[in-house]
Amino acid sequence: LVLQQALRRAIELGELALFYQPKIRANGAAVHGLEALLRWHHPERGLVSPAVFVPLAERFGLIGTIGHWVLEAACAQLAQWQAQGHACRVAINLSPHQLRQTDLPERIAQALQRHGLQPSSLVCEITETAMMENLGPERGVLDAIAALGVYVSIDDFGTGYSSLAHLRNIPARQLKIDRSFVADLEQDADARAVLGSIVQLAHALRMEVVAEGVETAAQRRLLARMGCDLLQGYLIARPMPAEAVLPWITAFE
Ligand code: G
Ligand code: G
Ligand code: MN
Ligand code: NA
Repeated sequence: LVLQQALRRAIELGELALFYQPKIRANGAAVHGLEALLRWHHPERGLVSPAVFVPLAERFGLIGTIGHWVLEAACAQLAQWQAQGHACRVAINLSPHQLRQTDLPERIAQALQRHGLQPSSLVCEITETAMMENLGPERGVLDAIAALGVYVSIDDFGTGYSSLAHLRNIPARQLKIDRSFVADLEQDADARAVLGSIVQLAHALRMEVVAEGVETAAQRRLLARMGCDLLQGYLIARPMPAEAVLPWITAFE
């Protein structure tokens, strides 16, 4: 209950923040976009991970409010970076609960308009598992978000129980291969085989492929050779506060 009240007040008190982790082109040194990752600076507990408080927010019925805050903060930040001449894209993460909010597409459309953003400069990352629960209103929400021209991205791909055949029915333009495949890449020929097939299938379906969790230079080389379009992971950069992003881009490029 204490945590519930604290979470309720976190937005008003300015305790929520977005960190950003770059996605770079696999071939070359260009920054392609950034993933917004939510953080809660709790006054006593310190930095609380969204892996902990997003489930709580869902249980307490606060995920809607938090989701709106994330959308607004990410769009405002993206508009600022674009105004400073950086043609980047920003990705936000959406939980399965958020896909049940039928007003979400309208809210996204309004946020884009308010900040003068091209729909294709916003990416919505949704886990494979959440996408496959595509019964009822969720499916309509996903389609409506895609219809805005927003990039829909399948997060943590390979961890859910999706039939590959379903991929062609999902309105996604980007696929993020789960970091467990990336972690096993160097030692495990089977992981390489699976990853290679995912890349080919995604490309055949005109989807962009992101490898997440890239931690070593060997993984980076293998992933580039296997045709991944974008790379993300601690090797490239850890999630960082917004103010660190432009200096990082300048140093990187
Ligand atoms: O950044 P970190 O590894 O702590 O993220 C942990 C989990 O929280 C990840 O699964 C990530 O997708 C999720 N997450 C991060 N930011 C958000 C957000 O703004 N909204 C939702 N719903 N999930 C988020
Ligand atoms: O579920 P999602 O992919 O949105 O989760 C993103 C989370 O992955 C973030 O919390 C981020 O901190 C974490 N992350 C990002 N890069 C790496 C990495 O290279 N290795 C590991 N272990 N985690 C990472
Ligand atoms: Mn993600
Ligand atoms: Na992921």
